[in-house]
Amino acid sequence: MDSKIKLVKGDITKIEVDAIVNAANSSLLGGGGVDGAIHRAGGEAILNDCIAIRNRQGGCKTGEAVITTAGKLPAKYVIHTVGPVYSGDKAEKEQLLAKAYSNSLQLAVENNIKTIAFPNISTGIYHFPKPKAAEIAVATVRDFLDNDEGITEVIFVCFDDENYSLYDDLLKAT
Ligand code: AR6
Repeated sequence: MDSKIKLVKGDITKIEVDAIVNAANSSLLGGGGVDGAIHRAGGEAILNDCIAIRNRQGGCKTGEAVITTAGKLPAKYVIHTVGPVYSGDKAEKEQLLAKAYSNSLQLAVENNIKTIAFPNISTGIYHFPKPKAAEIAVATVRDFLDNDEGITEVIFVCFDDENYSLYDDLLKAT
């Protein structure tokens, strides 16, 4: 199913897809990194939706995902997921990172989303080792696409050269 997977280097806020994924935190109130970039570029409509979700269900747990408008972004929706902070039980953190990808994809399917772009969740402020995170991301997306008909395109958007080269190697090796 790698024909449905693409690799792009750059800024996820510029990508025209049905949904871009945000590497958020449990508060859903914004932060630095890609989260800050998405809220800055998308405007207050995204934060307003996040606040409504917070009021309804108290934020978003690690490994889970919620969906909002994309405000002024070229995408239609933002799927906010929360990756794990890389400390403590490593095996548990690996499972939670896989869940962040699979729950985002599941939420996309439930919202009839066909095209979706992911940043490299947890590999910035949350310090997940980039090689392991890339392996988990690629394996989880491949596995999901093998069992799903709805999603037509998954784009991995890498902001830094190290992540780009890791994904490039993994996607070449089938
Ligand atoms: N487009 C694509 N990728 C980006 C962009 C961008 N515009 N900006 C940064 N990245 P991080 P985390 C990459 O730290 O580790 C926030 O404060 C970056 O190079 O954004 O999951 C949240 O509120 C890195 O590879 O997310 C949370 O508190 C990747 O995005 C916390 O950070 C993820 O880095 C989440 O930490």
